[in-house]
Amino acid sequence: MSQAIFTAIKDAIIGLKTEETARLVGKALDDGIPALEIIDSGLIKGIEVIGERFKNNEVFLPEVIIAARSFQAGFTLLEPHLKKGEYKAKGTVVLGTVQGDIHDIGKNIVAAIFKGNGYQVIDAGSDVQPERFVDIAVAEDAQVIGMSALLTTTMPKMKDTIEILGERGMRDRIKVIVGGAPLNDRFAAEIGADAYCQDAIEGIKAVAKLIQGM
Ligand code: B1M
Repeated sequence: MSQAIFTAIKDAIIGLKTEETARLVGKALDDGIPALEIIDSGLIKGIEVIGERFKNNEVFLPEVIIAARSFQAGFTLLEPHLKKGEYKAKGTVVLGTVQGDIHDIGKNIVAAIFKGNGYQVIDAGSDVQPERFVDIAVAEDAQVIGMSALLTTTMPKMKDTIEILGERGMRDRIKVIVGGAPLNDRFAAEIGADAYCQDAIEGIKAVAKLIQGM
């Protein structure tokens, strides 16, 4: 039953139908489907197909932009429904997409889910310079910096941020989590991050554990 609406949402994104995406997401919510399931099984599946087609030169940038807009139209409706989950913990997390990178869909999902789980989220936005991550974290007395990167060319900015934390003597006091499609555990270990998170739920678990250990 739910599968049919997930497929319809996925197809609406692929078909670049922004209003239809929003309508279907609204219907899925009315049917009582949890927001996170609608994101994971509908919206993300659609944007993944667009990404694959973009890679294969089957669609071009304007189509990707409209698909991202459709994703956002659905996500806006879902955001207030991302309820508190199992992993409740208090803490402040600075979140952002690294310098040179404007992909913010994943980061916005992570921010919404962190908020829904009782964290104070300082959203630094996208294209965030390494120094800025550190400045905000210090000013806000945050326990965690969370960085997102979608481009292989911008991933090194994560290491720069960690180095600045070290230079300012803050590395022990501020934990670092990283995420984004091109990353993996090995990269996170190489740059000295405290955790790589494949998705927002892994992010919540990692932050809860890191804050507990402080
Ligand atoms: Co771009 N783009 N894009 N793009 N884009 C990718 C990333 C790409 C893989 C497409 C492809 O070739 N198949 C490719 C990167 C190739 C590479 O680096 N190896 C690419 C490219 C090349 C580009 C441009 C350079 C294109 C150009 O201009 N020629 C350009 C770069 C602009 C820039 O940033 N400077 C560009 C532009 C754009 C748009 C603006 C059109 C748009 C972004 C709109 C926006 O974000 N507001 C866009 C989009 C939409 C994509 C794809 C299609 C989708 C990305 C996405 O939102 N995924 C993408 C292809 C793909 O990834 N399959 C692609 C859905 C999102 C929910 O997933 O962000 O991975 P994701 O987040 C997940 C997890 O990774 C994780 O949790 C999230 C939820 O599960 N996660 C974290 C993410 N961050 C986390 C942080 C955490 C924890 C978990 O803790 C801190």
